[in-house]
Amino acid sequence: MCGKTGIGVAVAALMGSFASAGAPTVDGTLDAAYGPLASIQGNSTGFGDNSDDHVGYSGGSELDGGVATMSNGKLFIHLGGNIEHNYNKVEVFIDARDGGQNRILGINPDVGFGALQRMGDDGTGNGLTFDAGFDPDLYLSIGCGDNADGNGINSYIDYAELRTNGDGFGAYAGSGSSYSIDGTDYIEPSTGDYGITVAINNSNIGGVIGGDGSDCGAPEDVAVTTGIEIEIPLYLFDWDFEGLPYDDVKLCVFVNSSDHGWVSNQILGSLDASANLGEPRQVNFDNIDGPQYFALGDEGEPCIPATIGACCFANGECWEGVTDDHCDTNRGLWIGEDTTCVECDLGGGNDCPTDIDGSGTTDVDDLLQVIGNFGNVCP
Ligand SMILES: [Ca+2]
Ligand SMILES: [Ca+2]
Ligand SMILES: [Ca+2]
Ligand SMILES: [Ca+2]
Repeated sequence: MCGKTGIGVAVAALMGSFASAGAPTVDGTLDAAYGPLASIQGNSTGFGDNSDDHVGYSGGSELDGGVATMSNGKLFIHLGGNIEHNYNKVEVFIDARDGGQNRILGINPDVGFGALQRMGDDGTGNGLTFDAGFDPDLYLSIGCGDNADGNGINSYIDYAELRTNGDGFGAYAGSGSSYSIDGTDYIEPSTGDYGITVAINNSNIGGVIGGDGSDCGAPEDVAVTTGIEIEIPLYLFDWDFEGLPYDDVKLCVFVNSSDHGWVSNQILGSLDASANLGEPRQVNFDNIDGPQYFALGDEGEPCIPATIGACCFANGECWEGVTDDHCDTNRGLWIGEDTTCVECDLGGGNDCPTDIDGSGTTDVDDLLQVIGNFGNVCP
């Protein structure tokens, strides 16, 4: 590790042209220094829509938008959204140099409890495959769980090199925390041995909704400004001390289950109206429309929010803010755009239950119906 200091000088010189933009602050909140979003989510989340605005706790995971920039020899990444505090993972793959692994090999370092082994080739030639032209060189995994103090979460970061023929270096890269005490929020970015820093602000309750249809992570071009923010020293890519140009940096980011074994539908670049992808070794982004990666300097495509309304169920339950498709899948009755649960009317569940004949008033005709049926045993 001691030889890396020399490379830092070359990197610093290169990065001079970006210095005027300023460096983002790694606190989980989007900075102006990033510029416009490079990638915007276009798919509802199959990993739960968060409704808890706590800075640490989150009841779901989504990636509403992504953007990255370089400054002072570091790569900064902001991912708008939130990650459930159940150790589900945000998997970050970065292509920043020649070589790398277009398909995750079976001979990578064991980090994050077998992360790359779970996603990579199991010996049969499978393994998660990226779009053609995306050959990541570095992997980062981020998860979080309850901090046991009852006031927030601790985060855990792992990283690994993805050398062309495998067998790179990898290690646990530190821990941070996000919590709230007496109404004051605290976000402590991770610290570790490799200069990688991650901050999580899980307070987002906007962005995409739950489901597997089309949606928009930045409706009317307004980005979700809180989420996961990452700082990575560029020298971590330069394991042969070559003085790399870093002139074509691309990222693929997705949410995965806690054991790295079930890929969600939250990918940046986005899928289009897809369910969760599932088994990672079978995922091949090259067979899915559009690029499942984005580059520094890209500008995300504007997107259209899902049409949402109330979903009424025969048992009297109701969900608000869901799509027609999602309601239908769950055997509910979707009652139209921007409707709310008070509008559910499923016969027995109407808001005037004593108006038995539905005439609009409770009157003697209703009473006669009751008397006529007096003594009936209902199932
Ligand atoms: Ca920030
Ligand atoms: Ca590469
Ligand atoms: Ca959301
Ligand atoms: Ca693709």
